[in-house]
Amino acid sequence: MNYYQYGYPAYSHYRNAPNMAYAHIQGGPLAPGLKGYVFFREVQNGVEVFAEVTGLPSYKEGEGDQKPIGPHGFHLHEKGVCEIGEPNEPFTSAGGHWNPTNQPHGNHAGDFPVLFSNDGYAKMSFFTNKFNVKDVIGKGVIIHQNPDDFRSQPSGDAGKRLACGVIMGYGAS
Ligand SMILES: [Cu+2]
Repeated sequence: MNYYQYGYPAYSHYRNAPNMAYAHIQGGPLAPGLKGYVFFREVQNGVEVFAEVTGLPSYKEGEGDQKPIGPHGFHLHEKGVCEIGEPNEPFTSAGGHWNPTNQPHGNHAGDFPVLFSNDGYAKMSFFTNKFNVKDVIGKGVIIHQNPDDFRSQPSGDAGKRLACGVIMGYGAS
């Protein structure tokens, strides 16, 4: 099954928005087939974020102190640097959570809803008023192996970093 359809029609209104940014998401050694996009476009009073990825790992129930695999923690991180680094602990290059207003985790500007996999495919859009499009250009997007509990500090206990993307401006002023 191939649900992956970024481009048309779902993306057309993002691509044509005057103030938008996007990140191309690429999986690291823990999820080499993971890829996709995240788009950010200015809407009234905030930003609409649209994500579409394929190649997420299969869901695995948590057992004992093993956390479940999926749904996947999804955040903006402070550095737009996607170097694999240590293959067993990839993408530490992206730094910690982007947290410009010094909030607890759960209310960071870049705390996103978790990504739900459907046989590896996820598509989601949501609204946030916690940043403007231009604020996030140059930041990193990270998809984690485990769910975000939106409580553990400083990063929701979301586990290893499966994929990373750098947010690029695209017509953003
Ligand atoms: Cu994160």
